[in-house]
Amino acid sequence: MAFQQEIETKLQKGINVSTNEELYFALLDLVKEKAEGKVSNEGKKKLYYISAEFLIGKLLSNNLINLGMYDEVKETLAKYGKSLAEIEEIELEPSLGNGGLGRLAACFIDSIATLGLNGDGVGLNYHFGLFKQVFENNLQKETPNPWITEKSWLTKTDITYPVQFGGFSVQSRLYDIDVVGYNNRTTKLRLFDIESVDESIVGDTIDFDKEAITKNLTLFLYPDDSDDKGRLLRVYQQYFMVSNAARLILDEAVAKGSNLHDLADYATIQINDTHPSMVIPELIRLLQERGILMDEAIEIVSKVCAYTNHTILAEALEKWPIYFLDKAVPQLMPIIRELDNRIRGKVSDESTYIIKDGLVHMAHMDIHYGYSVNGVAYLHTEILKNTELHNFYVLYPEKFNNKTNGITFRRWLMSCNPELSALITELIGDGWKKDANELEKLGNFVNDDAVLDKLLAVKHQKKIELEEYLKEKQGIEIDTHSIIDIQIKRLHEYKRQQMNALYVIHKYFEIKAGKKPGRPITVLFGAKAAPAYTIAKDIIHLILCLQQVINNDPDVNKYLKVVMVENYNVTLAEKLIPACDISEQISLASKEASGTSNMKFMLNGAVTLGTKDGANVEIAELVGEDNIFTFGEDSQTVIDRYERGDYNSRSYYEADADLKKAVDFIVSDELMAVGSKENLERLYNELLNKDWFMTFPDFEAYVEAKEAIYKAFEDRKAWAKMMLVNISKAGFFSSDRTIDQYNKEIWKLN
Ligand code: 26Q
Repeated sequence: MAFQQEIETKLQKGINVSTNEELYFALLDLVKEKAEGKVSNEGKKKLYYISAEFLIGKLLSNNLINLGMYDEVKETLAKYGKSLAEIEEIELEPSLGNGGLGRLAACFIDSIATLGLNGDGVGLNYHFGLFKQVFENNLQKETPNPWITEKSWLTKTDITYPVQFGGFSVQSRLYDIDVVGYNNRTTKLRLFDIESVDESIVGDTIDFDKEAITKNLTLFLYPDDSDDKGRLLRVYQQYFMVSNAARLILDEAVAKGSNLHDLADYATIQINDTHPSMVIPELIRLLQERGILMDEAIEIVSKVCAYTNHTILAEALEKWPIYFLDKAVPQLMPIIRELDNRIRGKVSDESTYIIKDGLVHMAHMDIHYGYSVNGVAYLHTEILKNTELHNFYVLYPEKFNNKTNGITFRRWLMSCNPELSALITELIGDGWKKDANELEKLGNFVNDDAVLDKLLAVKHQKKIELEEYLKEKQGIEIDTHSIIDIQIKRLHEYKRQQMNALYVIHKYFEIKAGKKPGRPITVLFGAKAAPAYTIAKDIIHLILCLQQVINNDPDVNKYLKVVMVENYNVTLAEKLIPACDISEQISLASKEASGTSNMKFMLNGAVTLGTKDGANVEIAELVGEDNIFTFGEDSQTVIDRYERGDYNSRSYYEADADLKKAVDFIVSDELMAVGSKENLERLYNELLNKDWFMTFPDFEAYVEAKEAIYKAFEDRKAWAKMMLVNISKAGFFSSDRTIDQYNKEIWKLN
């Protein structure tokens, strides 16, 4: 049946007389039916990608693309005066993740479906995604972020399990979301909820009764900080997630003929960071319940579980106090003690023990009792092997491997930038949609002026779209002829948004002194700070104050604008990335495990300004030093300085007049007039007395690199060439490649 007929049957009326809301829900219904009709991936062995986060973003457009219906739907709607873009506005974004790790999981399930692999994502059905960010008085405020409407992408299943905690139990319920691949295949995202969940305990804020576990367990995604009240709740969430996952896995294996002794032939589990680590003792417990002895249960689980590390920040490695686990999940503690004792019996290196000083080190359990340990970019994995996890690498060199992250080109090119997709297809055909390496063919056009002009025209078109969107949604005005310089990612000191802000101050002074840039510059930020992360919130405050001062200064605002978008999320990323000229990837070398927005920007023809950190290293290798702007100290220099412990930020401040002037501006009268003394002074003191992520040593090199890249932008032809080279080399960063490697080297499905 043609689309028009199908949708009008659902609507029971014509497209032209339907509201956008009616159209959205009719499309939702239709897409769900189509997805259900697709072939599911099958095979004896199945992958379970367990993750506390799946930052899937809006699903309508993506599903239409993957179902091959996008163009027909868009055109049919347009014929009746309806805009797919406006209909999409009705959809609420499921922000079921914090940032990179959650978005990676979402890209991975897209690729698992597309490659036709037998694998599901397993996680939690949070009723409220990551908080909604609101700016008030130049400060971040957090409000609840609901996404589940009466009709939604969720499908209720019959699967339910009782889950026992210390002193009480809850009943679970599984909800599925069909994940459509770009290949007629589907897989599932399986999200567990509690039957007794109670949304009414949530008011206008994100504060709620943290102790009412039977009501609140699945209400909120935990933000990536450690505000102590919520930490115990997070343990309950994690156990609930993995206990359900483990039962699902055992039930599905048995249904396919497993006798459980052979579980590893039927199931493999990817543990996405340490958040699902309790699946190891839980599976052992369940296998014992089903009659398998401890020795064998441990052996089985060790052949099933593989662990991905996403961070080298010590404070982000989960260590739970024993008394937390004793309270929440007492049935696991004896097993964890047994696992620890076995290590103590055979390994002399105490640094690798699981239980130390009353804390359970989740990563240690994963490494001892998993069959694979992987980092998420080449440099990251090397640092894990040589530094952070060196003592484990010595014990198990064969377990360690790298899987450089990737992104799905369906969402991050085809869906968010149809104009660029069309240009690429016009030039090299559409083979790249299935085999991203074909983008290399674009290399044939680097000296073709007509192609370079078209590329610049697409970029300009996306800037116009962004300008319209920001004006309508946030009342923000940007200049589409300016250089668009973007840093979008979670707010964290190691990502160094504060260094970018210091540059903005520096530029402001230059312009004030009469040194005006030839072309206006728009420095754009988007970032949420964890609600309890004080300094991160102070950095947001600084940026918002700068925005107010600079954008209202008539001497400056013609040349320089600062924009901080509100409530940065996947939906905004899809608008910002295609319009970007300069991709800011300026983390302190050694600290960003990989980064994935760097890949999205490159794919959309932005040029990277970055440190030699995470996947930036691999981008530089692929595009060559002429097509990227790198600066700053390398990871070894940074690691050595931490080792020596002799970093003194004040000495850099005293030695560099430009830096001093920029830092002092944080507590100037101009900023104090629009900002809060407490926040600005705290940030100033933090930088001067600590600067733990070493912005000062890199400041001068950063300023130089910024000037160089702004200058390079002026040679439009040379710039367009750089854009094209970046796009042509982005194929490596397709998550289809990443998932193919996970499968061939870790999971071994099929
Ligand atoms: C831990 C304990 C308690 C509460 C929350 C957490 C928590 C939550 C989320 C810890 C970490 C996260 C998220 C981490 C994350 O997003 N890491 C990013 O992963 C990306 C995908 O591999 C990388 O590209 C980024 O470099 C890395 O920062």
